[in-house]
Amino acid sequence: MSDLDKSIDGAVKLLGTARSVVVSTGAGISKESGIPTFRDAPNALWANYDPQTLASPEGFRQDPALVWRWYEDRRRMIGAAKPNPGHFAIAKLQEFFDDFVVITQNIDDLHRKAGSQNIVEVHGNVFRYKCFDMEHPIEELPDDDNVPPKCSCGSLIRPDVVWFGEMLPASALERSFASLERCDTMLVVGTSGIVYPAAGFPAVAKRAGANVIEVNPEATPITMEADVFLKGPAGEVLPVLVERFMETRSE
Ligand code: BV8
Repeated sequence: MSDLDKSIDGAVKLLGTARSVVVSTGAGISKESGIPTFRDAPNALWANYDPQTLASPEGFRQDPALVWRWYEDRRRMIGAAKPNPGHFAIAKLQEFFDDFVVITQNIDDLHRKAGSQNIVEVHGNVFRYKCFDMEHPIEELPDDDNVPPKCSCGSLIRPDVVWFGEMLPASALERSFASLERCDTMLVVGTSGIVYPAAGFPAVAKRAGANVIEVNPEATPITMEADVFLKGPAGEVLPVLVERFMETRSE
């Protein structure tokens, strides 16, 4: 039996005694849907730009049209992407627990498309818009040639996502901390564990006494806190984990 097999059996055991589960995901779970992670070299078009600058209010103020076009480009790519077996495995696992929350740093809406419920989007959603100055929600983009388009209040429209240097939505933080402080098992999937406050979520769960299972092809700062480390791509590891877990439920 390989090390990964042994670790998956260890994770199945932890899920077998779980009552309250939090799954926390980052860009890695969408990699197998064809969406590059932040660590990946950006496609040639954006190779000369730093995502941390583009994904910031300063970057938007400096060149609103450039940032708008970056998000339009990403929105088109994300819109064409489909959930992968990793997203579907999490949606399937949710069926076995009354208390199961998915906290995602991703803005790609793929957990919802895969059928997950109880999703907390801590960094927003690339398919939602608001205006920059007043945060007016924008249901329908105006049909004008402005790049970026303008809100009826005159402010520029931006994607409703959390940029670097911006606070996370209070409601998303409250829901995240409430679920982390009551969970007994946390699955951390496809995140480099670098961007805060999301990078601190596993430590909150650990302090609350939870077991932490990490899924990632590489070790991260979270790995040393994890009780089980499943070294591999989410799209391959999660379906095996959920299948083995379901076998224990049918015995
Ligand atoms: C905040 C939405 C309070 C937008 C994102 C100095 C000045 C200002 C702020 C700071 C500062 N120093 C620190 C900060 C705080 C800052 C921060 O943490 N910076 C880091 C860089 C040190 N955080 C913030 O600014 C946050 N707000 O703190 O407010 C505040 C306010 C003012 C001043 C101080 C504090 C807001 C952060 C949110 C930014 N928005 N996204 C958009 O998407 O366009 S962040 C974005 O990057 C993602 O959402 C995600 O959070 C992060 C990328 O991380 P990952 O998701 O982990 O992806 P990554 O590419 O890094 O890693 C992929 C992983 O997948 C890897 O581990 C890889 O091995 C793995 N993988 C690859 N393939 C697979 C796989 N895993 C599984 N399966 C596979 N197949």
